Amino acid sequence: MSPAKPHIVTIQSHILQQQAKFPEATGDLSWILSAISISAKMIAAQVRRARLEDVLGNAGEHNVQGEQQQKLDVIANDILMRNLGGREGVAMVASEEDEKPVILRSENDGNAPRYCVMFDPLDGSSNLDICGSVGTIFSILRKDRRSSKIEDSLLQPGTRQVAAGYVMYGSSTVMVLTIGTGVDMFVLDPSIGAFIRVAENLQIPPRNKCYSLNEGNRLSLPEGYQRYLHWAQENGYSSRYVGAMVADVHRILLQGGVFMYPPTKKAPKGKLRLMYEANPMSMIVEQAGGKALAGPGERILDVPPTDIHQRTCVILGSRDEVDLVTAQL
Ligand code: AFP
Repeated sequence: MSPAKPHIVTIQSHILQQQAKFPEATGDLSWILSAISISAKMIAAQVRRARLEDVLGNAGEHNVQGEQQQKLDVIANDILMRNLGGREGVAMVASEEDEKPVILRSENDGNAPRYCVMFDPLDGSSNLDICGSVGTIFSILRKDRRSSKIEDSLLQPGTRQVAAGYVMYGSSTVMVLTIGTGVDMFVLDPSIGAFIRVAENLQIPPRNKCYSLNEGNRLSLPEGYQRYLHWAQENGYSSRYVGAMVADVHRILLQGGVFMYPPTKKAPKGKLRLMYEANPMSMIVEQAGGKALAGPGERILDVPPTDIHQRTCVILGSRDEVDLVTAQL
């Protein structure tokens, strides 16, 4: 007799299964995650049709980071804002693309909305013109009832995230999610329009001789990183770099290795954003048994945020590989 096939679990049923583990749960978080999964499907559809719809290229504006916005950055941002805006549980949303967070509901009574959602709507969007992988990254925080100013709720360290995830729009559309109980992976089946769970409790291999960073910056990196690269090349490492954090981290999550964005002369504090990129990715990596540091002994999830758009250095991935980098710093 052939072995029984595993049950089919959609992201909706997965979220309900997880919710059932917390009897005190109100369902608000589940509704927020469902808004994100709907947004992911809508963004995936736009990404797939981008050249046909003529929505590639610059929107003619710069975002708050001073970077050229692509038309699809603006479209993806709008999709997330509109889907999350309809969820009663969301107090506030903050996007990498917008200077200020948007306060949706600010009541402070017992039924007050309890969550803040931060996201990078289309990470790696400069890859769009060449049909490369891009992604959406999100982080969910509980609203901090102690703070008098609602905006302060966003400035909580990554350890306080209640959920984090990313969607990669690559050869297939993949969603990776953690609500603090491990990391699960879903693939969008376009023929039925549903995300299907394909892996549970992912674990990053502790070692893999692979590093991922923009090696064009090599001469502008601090000496320790240059020493590491020299050591890695003498020791048979491979180099892999897509230039979209979602795609580079996804490879490391599945195959192991280390992803880095060190300080450079141009970006002495690092280029990646703490709240929209580094914190959610670090939560996923740690939940999968890996490590995520801003520098030696400096856990990203413990970095106290002072500004929603602040930048950080990043070294994350397989435990042993991260240690091999910091040993050279
Ligand atoms: P874009 O969204 O502007 O393409 O930036 C992508 C990103 O924030 C991150 O996804 C990459 O890891 C990193 O920048 C790539 O930066 P470099 O082009 O400097 O290597």
